[in-house]
Amino acid sequence: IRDSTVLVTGGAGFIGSHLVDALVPHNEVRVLDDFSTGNPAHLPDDATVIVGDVGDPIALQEAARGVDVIFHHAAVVSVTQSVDNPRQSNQTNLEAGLLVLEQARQEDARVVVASSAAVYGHPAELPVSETAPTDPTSPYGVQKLALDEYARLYAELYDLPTVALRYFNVYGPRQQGPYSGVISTFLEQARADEPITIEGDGQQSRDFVHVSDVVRANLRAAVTDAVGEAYNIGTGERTTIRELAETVRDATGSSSSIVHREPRPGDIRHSGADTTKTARELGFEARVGLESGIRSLVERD
Ligand code: UD2
Repeated sequence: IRDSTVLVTGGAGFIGSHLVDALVPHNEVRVLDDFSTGNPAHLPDDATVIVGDVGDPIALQEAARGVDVIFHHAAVVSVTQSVDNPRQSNQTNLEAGLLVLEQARQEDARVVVASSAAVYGHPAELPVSETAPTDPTSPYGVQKLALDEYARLYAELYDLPTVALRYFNVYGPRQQGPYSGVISTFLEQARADEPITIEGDGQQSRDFVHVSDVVRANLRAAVTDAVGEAYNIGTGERTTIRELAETVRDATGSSSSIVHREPRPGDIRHSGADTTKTARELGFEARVGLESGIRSLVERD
């Protein structure tokens, strides 16, 4: 998109900051972030930063004034944290999301919401399509599902152009911290020549999608006519955690051993996106394969 005024909530976070980088050259970009997990160092100088909680109506109103598009990426991303404190994550992931939709209604702005494969829980069939039954297994998943449904409803009831993107396992530069994904954990272990720790037998699988593809999906969502819909954002390829561990070890040339420890309680066994609808209606397909994505991560530093 070009020549637009846009707001990225959670714009200092992992996915948000990459999106801001892509938007800044051709748009007026605002970021609303409370820096609870986001990193100010990831923000380009050209973005206007409003420091605040997305659930604070005053901060949100200021940030959203006159915008054409809101990319809503502010969230409590830790599933564990949502289990430990469901009401706190509900406040950020659902209540604040609803506030964003309301603010968009005021401004007549398009909204792209960050939804999640967590809405499916243990998928009944693979690959999982958008019409599959939703059955979240965590407060995080329930909150993302409700937000995803609200986005659809706002399109239906108020004619607001909304799009929900159901991210599968996103990875890439800047993913770090205690709740980051398995790829960043394995890379860190491999670089330190420490054991790479597989939880369980390693035969569980995931659909790993590079953050640059997720950014491209957001840019498509900002212009698509096919609004009021949810789209799977994945590659359509599944990789086992065992294969991942070996790929990371090979790519880093590490001497790490690969060890197994107890499986994660409630872990999803297999997760993979059916990308048919996304390709057909959103006009988006992932480009970065897992091996080249990992190689580029290794080459970065
Ligand atoms: C992803 C999302 C989460 C939610 C969920 C929905 C990430 C980071 N998280 O959780 O937000 O949407 O999907 O189902 O994308 N593992 C190891 N060793 C480690 C770390 C992880 O073996 O050191 C395994 C883990 O047990 C799991 C797999 O790797 O089987 C992926 O774990 P994850 O935490 O990266 O992501 P996931 O799929 O639990």
